[in-house]
Amino acid sequence: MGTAGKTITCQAAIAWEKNSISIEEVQVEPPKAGEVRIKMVSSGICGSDDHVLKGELPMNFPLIPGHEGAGIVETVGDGVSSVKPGDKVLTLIVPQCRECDACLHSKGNFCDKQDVLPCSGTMLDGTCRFSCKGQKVYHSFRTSTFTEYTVVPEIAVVKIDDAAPMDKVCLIGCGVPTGYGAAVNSAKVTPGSTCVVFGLGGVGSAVVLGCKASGASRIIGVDINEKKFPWARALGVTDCLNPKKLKKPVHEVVMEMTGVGADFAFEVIGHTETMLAAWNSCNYSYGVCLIIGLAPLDSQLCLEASKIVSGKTLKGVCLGDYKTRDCIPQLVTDYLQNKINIDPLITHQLPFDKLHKALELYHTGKTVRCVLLF
Ligand code: PAD
Ligand code: ZN
Repeated sequence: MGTAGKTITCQAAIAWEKNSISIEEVQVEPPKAGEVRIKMVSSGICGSDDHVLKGELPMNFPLIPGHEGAGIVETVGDGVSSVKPGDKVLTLIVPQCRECDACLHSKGNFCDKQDVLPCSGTMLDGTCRFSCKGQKVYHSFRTSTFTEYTVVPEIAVVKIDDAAPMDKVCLIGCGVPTGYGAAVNSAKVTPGSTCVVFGLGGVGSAVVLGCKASGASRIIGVDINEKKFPWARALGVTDCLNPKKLKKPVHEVVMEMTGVGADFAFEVIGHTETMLAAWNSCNYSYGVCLIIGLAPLDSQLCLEASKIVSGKTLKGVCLGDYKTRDCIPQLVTDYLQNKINIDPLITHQLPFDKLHKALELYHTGKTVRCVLLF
C-alpha cells in the first residue's frame, strides 16, 4: 500500500540529446532530505524549455524537461516543513532559499540555489532522482515537469490555494509572474504610458496583461508571427507590428509612431537583435527597457556607449523580480479573485501522451501557451 519511501515507475518525457525527445518509462526515487516528490497535474510549455530542447543552454543530457508545473505533493523528505502530502503546489524555476545574498537582499530574487545559470541538471546534493533503462537521467532547472512524478527541492516548491484549478495555474509557476510581474512589479508601468512588447508568446502576452492592468494607454506588440496578433489584440495590444513587413528597422517605426519613443519596452524573445531594437525603441531620457528573453549563452549585447548618458534604463528581469515562495501564492489567489485573468493565455490543453503534437503546435507558432495534462 502506498508509494511512500518507494521508487515510482511512471511515464516521463526524456530529451536524449538536443532535438530528440520521447516518452519513456522512468524510475523516480523517493525524495531525500529537503526534497518533495510531486504527482504532476499540468505543465506549460515555456520558451525556456524550447531553449533546453534545442541545446541552447549548457545542460547535461539525457534530461526530463519542463519547469512550469502544477501538482499534488505525494511525499516529502526529512526536514520538509512548508508543504505536506496532498498539498496543491507549483514548481519554481527560481527557488527562494531565504539564506543567500539575493534572497536576503530586499531587491534580490535570483537565488544562489537556482539551476539556470550555470545549469548542473542535478538536485542540490549533486545527484539525480531519475533513471531510465538503468541510465541516470538529469533534471532541468531542478524542476522537470514533463513527467507523471518529479522530485524538487523544497525551496523550489510553493503551496497554493486549495481552490486553484490545477489544469491552468501551472502558468503562475513561470510565465505569468515573469511577464505580468515585469510590467507591474519591475517596470511599474504607469497609467497613460506607451509600452512596446517584443515577442507575443506566453510570457510576452503576460507582459501585455500587466501593461493593461497598469493603465498603459498604448501597447505596441511586435512579432514575426502574425498568428499571434488576434490573441494579442484581445489582451489589450493596440498596434501590431511585424518587423519582416516593415520598410525600416522596427525601432524607427516605433519612434515615428510615438514621436518620442516608448516609456517602457520589453524584450520577451531572447535574441540580441530584438534586445537592441527594444532598447532603441525607448525614450532617450526616461525610457525603461526590460530584458526578459534568455539570450544564447556567451552572446554579447553591444550598445552605443555615448547614448547611455541620456538617462534611459536597461534592466534584466527574472520571474518578475518576485521572491518566488513569498509572492507566487498571492498571484494564484489574485487569479481566483478575478484580479488577474490568465485564461486567455492558455490557447491549448493536451493530454501528456500528445506531447509531440503539443511541441509541434508550439514550434509552428500556433499557440500562446499550450498546457500538458497528466
Ligand atoms: P514563446 O516561444 O512562447 O514566445 C516567443 C515569441 O517571440 C513568439 O511569438 C515568436 O513568434 C516571437 N519571435 C521570435 N523571433 C522573433 C523576432 N526576431 N522578432 C519578433 N518576434 C519574434 O516563448 P515564451 O514567451 O515562453 O518565452 C520568451 C522568452 O522569455 C524566452 O527566451 C524564455 O527563455 C524567456 C523567459 N524568461 C524568464 C525570465 O524570468 N527572465 C522566464 C520565462 C521565460
Ligand atoms: Zn518558464
